[in-house]
Amino acid sequence: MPTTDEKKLTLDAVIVGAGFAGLYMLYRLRGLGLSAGVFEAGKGVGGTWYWNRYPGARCDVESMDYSYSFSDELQQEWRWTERYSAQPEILKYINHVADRFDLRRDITLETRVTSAVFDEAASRWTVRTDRGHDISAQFCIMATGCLSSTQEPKFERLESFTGKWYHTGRWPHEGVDFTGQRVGVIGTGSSAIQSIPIIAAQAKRLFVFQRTPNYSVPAHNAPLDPEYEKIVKANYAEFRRQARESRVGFVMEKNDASALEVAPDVRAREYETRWKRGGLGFSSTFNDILFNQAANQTAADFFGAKIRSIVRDPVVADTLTPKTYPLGTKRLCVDTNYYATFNRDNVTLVDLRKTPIERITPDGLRTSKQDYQLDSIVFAIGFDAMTGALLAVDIRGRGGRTLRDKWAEGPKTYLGLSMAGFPNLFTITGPGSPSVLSNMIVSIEQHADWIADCIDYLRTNGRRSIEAMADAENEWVQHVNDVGHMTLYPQANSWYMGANIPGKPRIFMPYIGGVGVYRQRCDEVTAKGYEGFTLA
Ligand code: N01
Repeated sequence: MPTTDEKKLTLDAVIVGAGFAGLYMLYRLRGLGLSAGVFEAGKGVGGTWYWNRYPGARCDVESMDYSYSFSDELQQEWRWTERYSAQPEILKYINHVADRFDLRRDITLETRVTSAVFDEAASRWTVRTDRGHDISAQFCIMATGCLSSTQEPKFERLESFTGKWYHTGRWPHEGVDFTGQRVGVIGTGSSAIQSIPIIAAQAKRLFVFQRTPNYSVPAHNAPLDPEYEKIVKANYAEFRRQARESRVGFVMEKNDASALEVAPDVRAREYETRWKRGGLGFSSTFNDILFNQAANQTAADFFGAKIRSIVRDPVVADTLTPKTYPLGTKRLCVDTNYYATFNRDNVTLVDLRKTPIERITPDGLRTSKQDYQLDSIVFAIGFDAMTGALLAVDIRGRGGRTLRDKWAEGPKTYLGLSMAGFPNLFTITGPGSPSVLSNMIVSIEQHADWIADCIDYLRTNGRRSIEAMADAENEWVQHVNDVGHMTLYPQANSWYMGANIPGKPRIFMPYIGGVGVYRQRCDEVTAKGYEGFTLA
């Protein structure tokens, strides 16, 4: 891509976003000899790891899994320091990748893509940015991330607050020192659960405003065991193969037993073993936890007992115990000292179910019961997940139809990769693919590879465009929905269901059929000459 300030560009492909997905997509397209340009709103590469710098931000997929597999030299040479990597280390890794593969020269930073409009006559996309770029591209690839569009805090009188407020998903780069402060954290999802213990250790007082408690498993984070690293590196190809064929994009110890068929003491032992091991594998302790309410209840009961054993005040312990949705149907959280933090004298849990927030005040906030004096407020209220970042761009396909209109009743895609009416537009880890239910890097690499192979196929076969057929799309949407409804997931008011954003259609958005099964399906589609797509 030209490195001048030129704004009118003609490219083979525009890639929107310079996170893990955008970088690898660029690498692949370059390898095919295409001209491709990445446009990124942030001042640096890294996507989610660029923005989410809140205290304690850490990946809860293990480091040896959560990394690119496409370059053996890279995966052999890079050394992770911890079992679970912290945000600064992951960001350093992404920057290393950008440099190592000389990607920066095709990345335009601090530039937000505002619209992408399909020109039917030319069969090309016109992509515009907030810095005046006007780009004509044959392909438009959305690498915008599933959790990148933050949910804006819409609390009454927020503008009257005289202290400082922050969103975990847009944390200041210089960091925040809460020493001596009275801090309020609103929300108790993954971001809050990671940051609360650290803020509590720093602040004078911490008030945690909880609407819905979450299930959180200890991380048992530690320096990466050099023996484990050696074993994985000696067998990385096989390790990666197993991850690609697994259900969630990394190998979790499976147990084919039902929670209801084993004796109570065996069940308790299994849960205890998983708890001690820590991490996301807890929800696969038994094969029916995510499918059967009674089985799920046994896991929830174990959890309740754990919380009561850690948190000294029984009322606080009870408030922290989830009761309104099955375990695992909201994203399981992974923590370091989360529950124990509520034993600290300077930490108070406020149950918003009993005393909702009425409004923000100049010096804090007011619930239906009382005023809280706060110097800072941390909004850990999450994201407009999966669709938010895509709909933030004014995307118009055939006949000028907007994506917003097409998705008015919920996202509709074929394989989470493409959409009828939007030729040559691809979504990396789009709704309808395993995405957020998987190790994102495994899913990103699979999608970028599929897209690159598809573009290569089009070019070598003299085709100009590919477009999902409406029937294939409808069938896929139905399938995604059917499989989702075989599980307990739809019972929760989760961001998977779009339930965290007022007015968002209630649809289970990711594909839960499993990473390996899904990959097979995509490969079959390719093998059958892009079954379900029209090539022109
Ligand atoms: O956001 P969330 P997050 N008033 O949506 C509450 C990934 N992630 O940023 O449940 C009061 O989970 C809301 O309450 P409720 C991971 O996939 C990964 O924490 O809607 N409260 C909830 O408690 C994760 O799932 C990692 O009742 C309000 C919280 O805010 C996803 O990102 C780390 C409210 C939002 O929780 C999102 O996590 C961090 C309101 N008006 C994140 N609105 C790792 O890999 C919302 N809430 C470690």
